Amino acid sequence: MIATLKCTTLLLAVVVCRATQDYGYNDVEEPTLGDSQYGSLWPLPQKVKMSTVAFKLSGASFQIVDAKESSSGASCSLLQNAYRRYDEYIFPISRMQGQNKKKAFASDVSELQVWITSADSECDSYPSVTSDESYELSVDSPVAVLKAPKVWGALRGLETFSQLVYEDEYGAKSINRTEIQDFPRFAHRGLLLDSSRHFLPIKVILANLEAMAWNKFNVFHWHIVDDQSFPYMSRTFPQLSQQGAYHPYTHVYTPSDVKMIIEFARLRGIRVVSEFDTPGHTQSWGKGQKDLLTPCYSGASPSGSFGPVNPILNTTYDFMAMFFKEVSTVFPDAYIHLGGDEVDFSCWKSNPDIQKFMAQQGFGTDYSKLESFYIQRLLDIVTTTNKGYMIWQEVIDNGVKLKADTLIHVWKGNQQQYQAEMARVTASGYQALLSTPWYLNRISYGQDWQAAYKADPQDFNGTDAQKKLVVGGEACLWGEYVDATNLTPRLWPRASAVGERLWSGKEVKDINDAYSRLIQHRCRMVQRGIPAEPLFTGYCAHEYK
Ligand code: CP6
Repeated sequence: MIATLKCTTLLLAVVVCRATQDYGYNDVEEPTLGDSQYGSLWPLPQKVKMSTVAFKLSGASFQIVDAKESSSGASCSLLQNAYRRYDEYIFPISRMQGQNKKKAFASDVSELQVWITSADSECDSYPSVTSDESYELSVDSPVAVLKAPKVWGALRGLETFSQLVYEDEYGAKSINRTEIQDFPRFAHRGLLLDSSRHFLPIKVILANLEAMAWNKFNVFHWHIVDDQSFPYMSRTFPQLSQQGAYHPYTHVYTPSDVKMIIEFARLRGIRVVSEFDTPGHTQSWGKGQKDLLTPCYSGASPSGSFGPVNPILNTTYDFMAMFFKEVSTVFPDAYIHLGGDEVDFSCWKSNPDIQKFMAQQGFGTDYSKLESFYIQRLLDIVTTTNKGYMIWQEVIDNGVKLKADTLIHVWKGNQQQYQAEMARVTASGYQALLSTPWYLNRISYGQDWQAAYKADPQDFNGTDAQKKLVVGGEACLWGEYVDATNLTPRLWPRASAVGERLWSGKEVKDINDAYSRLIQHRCRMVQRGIPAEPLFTGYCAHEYK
């Protein structure tokens, strides 16, 4: 076996060495490691002009402040909170308490002035799919200026500013003269977490919302309940979690937990879209809500097991109306994800009452018609709550008619199949979201971030009008093999690849440049306290503690 040692000097004057060996079972090559002209920026902004002129930054004299022209000021706690957060990222507390504080020197850049330019800053609003996340950043001496129409762009720009700051081997901070104009390529940049297969403690969810903001994600898709457990504590139907959670007190999200998560996300410009998946994936619902699920039959008598939601009872729809009325008030987002995936027809087929209903309705033996019947009624119910909806692709594959602004979530198939599905969905005039190439629960030996990075949601045969219907995508971390012990390193930095694909320009796809920036971005996440896994051999100047 031949081993060679490759050494490279990164922008931050850190020497990274790695042994390379060819064992032949790495299906993805390591990219060539060099410097990126863009330092450690991730995701790459739309327009960057970076000069080699470097300014010194000192923790004792540098501050982030409201620009005096700004429409938003001290009363905007979202911004004040963000200033504090980013000040700590740029000057970690450990350092401030050490000697560096005494050796304070004047900063070449004394202030970052944050200027909200539009009359309504949206400081107290919830982010939405139409939120303006654009910003302009100008780093110069003696002041840097961050201009954004809304607070959402200011949040993105603060993250970018913090990524421009680098340190020498003694910990002294610098930032180069830079001009950035930035905005997202896609409006919906989501991450799905599954809190049903394993309960995810609040602090794990919060830590990952924080990491999402570092990667400019803006949607937390909360797949909150599923077959295995029902941790959502409903005020209207408390027995759902009392009976359906893994544990009725310790493994539940109370109304105040949910509120806290939504506010934590809002302060970072992240929407919380809840998913209550029906009619399949509902075993846990059945424990606390009698007659909700279909009794399966073995021959002429009930087998004792249950299938999907029972679509033939009026009580089912009464329940759903009350349940989704509650959900629509608990989750302020304009969208609810209604699931609709992987409905298993075998139990419906076995049930004589269902068979009778199928005959009455003239559905023959086409059970996708029954599924459509259910989904249609559910959608009508949710429409009365004034929410928009997202659904998994099966729902339109089965021919259900939907509101024009429905988001279709594509998750199935190989590359050829999902590209055909994106073309089909958008040709029907629906908006589409892509997840198929971003199932981060799937892992392999080697650098699988590259495949995620190379996928592009607009790569399919279609017109410009069709491409415009692609609102973005979501990385998914399904929870069968994931809990608090391994969630974070499984997600990061692999989800970062999706973050850049959804934020940066279409032309940003140089794998070697991405590799160099992502190595540094991953070390930054580690320094900020999350255990992001390594891309390959090497080390970080500030290792995980
Ligand atoms: N749970 C639910 C899941 C999955 C889906 N829905 C899933 C399917 C295939 C893979 C991973 C996850 N676990 N409710 C599909 C949308 Cl590979």
